[in-house]
Amino acid sequence: MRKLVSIFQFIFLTVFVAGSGFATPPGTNQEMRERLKPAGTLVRASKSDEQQEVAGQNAASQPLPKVELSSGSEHEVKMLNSGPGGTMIFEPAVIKISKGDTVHFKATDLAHNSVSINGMVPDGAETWAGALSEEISVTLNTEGVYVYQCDPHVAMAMVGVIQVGEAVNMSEIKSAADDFKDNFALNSDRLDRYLEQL
Ligand SMILES: [Cu+2]
Repeated sequence: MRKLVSIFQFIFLTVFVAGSGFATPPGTNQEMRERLKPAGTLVRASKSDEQQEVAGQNAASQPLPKVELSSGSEHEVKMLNSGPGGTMIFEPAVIKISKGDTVHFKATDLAHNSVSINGMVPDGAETWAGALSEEISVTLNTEGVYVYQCDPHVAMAMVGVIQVGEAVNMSEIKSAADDFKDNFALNSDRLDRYLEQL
């Protein structure tokens, strides 16, 4: 019996030692550490990055509040490098005004302009094209939705929306917006998000 146990012990030790020998990856521990290093350091995002991403997704999935009619007959839209809604942006990017009101585009930051987009204004409506870095004022007498852009930053979706009176041309604007989005390299959902607020 004692002999049997010692045989088992012998077999066990042989298998264990040999097995652990085979299980050791080739090379020194130092080499192994070197191989494992990239996996250990490359892909881990910090917790705050992950949380921000989740927060962003949540924000994107929630319906945005509707924009209220702006009071008064004169309204200001700033042209900004950076604002609460993002970079290269009109502020406010969505406004609702009354027929005959005037919008002043302010050159708060330089190298921006405001230009109405062909096919994205009501039928027969006024169009405008501001010069770079200059203020332009437009008086809008035709009811409907207007979409305008900043020429140098249209690829970053620097666009804005004005609703004058009722949104009588909303379905045309939405289908034109679907095509127009091809111009956006960044912020590709911005215009959709703006139109949702009307
Ligand atoms: Cu711009």
